[in-house]
Amino acid sequence: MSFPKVFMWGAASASYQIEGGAYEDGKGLSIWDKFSHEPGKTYEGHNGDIACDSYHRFEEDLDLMQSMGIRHYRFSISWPRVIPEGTGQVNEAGLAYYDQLVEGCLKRGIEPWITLFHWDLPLALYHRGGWLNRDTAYAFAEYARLIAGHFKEKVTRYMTINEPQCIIGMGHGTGLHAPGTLLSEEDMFLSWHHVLLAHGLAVKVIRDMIPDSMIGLASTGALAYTDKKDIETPEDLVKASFLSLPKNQNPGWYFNHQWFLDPCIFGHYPEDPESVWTPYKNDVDPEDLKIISQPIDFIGLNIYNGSEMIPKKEGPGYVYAPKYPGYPRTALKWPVTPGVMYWGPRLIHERYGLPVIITENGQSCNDKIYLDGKVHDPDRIDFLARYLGELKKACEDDIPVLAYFHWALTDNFEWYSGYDDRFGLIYLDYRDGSRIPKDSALWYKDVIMGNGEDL
Ligand code: GCO
Repeated sequence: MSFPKVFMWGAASASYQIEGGAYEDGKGLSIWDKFSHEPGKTYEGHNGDIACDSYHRFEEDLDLMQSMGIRHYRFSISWPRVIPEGTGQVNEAGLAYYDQLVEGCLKRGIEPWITLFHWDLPLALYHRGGWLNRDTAYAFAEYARLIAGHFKEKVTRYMTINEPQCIIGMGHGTGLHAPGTLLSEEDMFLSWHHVLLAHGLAVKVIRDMIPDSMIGLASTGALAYTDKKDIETPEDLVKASFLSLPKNQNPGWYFNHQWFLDPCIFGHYPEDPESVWTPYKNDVDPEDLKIISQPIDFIGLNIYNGSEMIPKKEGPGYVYAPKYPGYPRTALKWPVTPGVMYWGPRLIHERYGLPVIITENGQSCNDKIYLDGKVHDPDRIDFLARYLGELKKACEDDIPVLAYFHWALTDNFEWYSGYDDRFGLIYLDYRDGSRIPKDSALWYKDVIMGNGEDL
């Protein structure tokens, strides 16, 4: 079997990265509205005030999706657009925007997939302690109740949280992301725990309100891979994917799946001796872990790259492959490692036993408008052909992969890189907001039409 007949092909976006309309119709501020306006935080001071102006131009985006044959759209809701202060008063105008977006999807035959939290925390909640404050988790549950109640007749697919790894790791560890306030490891762990609690509470709320819903989350982190596929999963690959190195060997160690997925699926934090958070995990209330581990339907994976491993020269086992000078990289200098698209879903499925959805994958290119007025991006097409080819092999090996969402639908605000990095299938001319489908958009259309058979 190749891609299953019912495989779902989609594209993804996130509210702060595309919407703009930052101060319109009663929207409250988010931590990103504040952070992106602080000097030195983003590339050339770029911010999301206007972004792709999808707040006004979403119909164009949906038309383009429809013409590309994309039938699944993953977007996020801006919490402060619908509840400006994070709790309490609902902003009807904000909800009306998402009503139009959802209606626009449905009338074009596009299934909406809602991500509840893609990082734009209401600033008012940050001022009350943000994720360090346990109440934020309960505020999130109320926000989930609003959204699930409002959309229950129309939307059945939900993702709670996108990447605690970035929310906490970059928001409070490196400070490269909003809110950018550095916390001690102990407070980072506590904040992490509250994000997970928010997830669990929201799953329960959505499930109660929409029994036939499909609920997941979106995780990112280290994954290892190797060229060999026709063998049992090498233990070294499992270790490299799910065991932390000492922090001095891997400062970005919180980019891992196990500290997110183990509690959400197994109901306990991982056995991870080298992790700097291990000392704190025993303080956690077991009742919290019961909430956190509400059953979910799929694991969303945001996969961009992984670490290659090769068999040891002598004896059994695997070691990291050395990187040779000039190895393939994207415009953002991320390694191009297609093998992770086979092994990532496989490793995650073998560990957690749930179906997998690729909630993000793509590459940044230095796209530009050519003399002929088009945007040619052979680099992205080559990247996708390689990665999707590996995903197809995972399907052939019966790894239950249900869907693939390309990141991103359009170029957009790439966090601290501002508009300097382009991930879209659709080019955004930020001078006037016009959209130009890139060659990769046409290519992806063919992939969807053929259900990936030619990959
Ligand atoms: C992430 C986010 C996206 C990014 C994308 C490219 O994974 O960091 O979910 O918002 O824009 O991954 O960096």
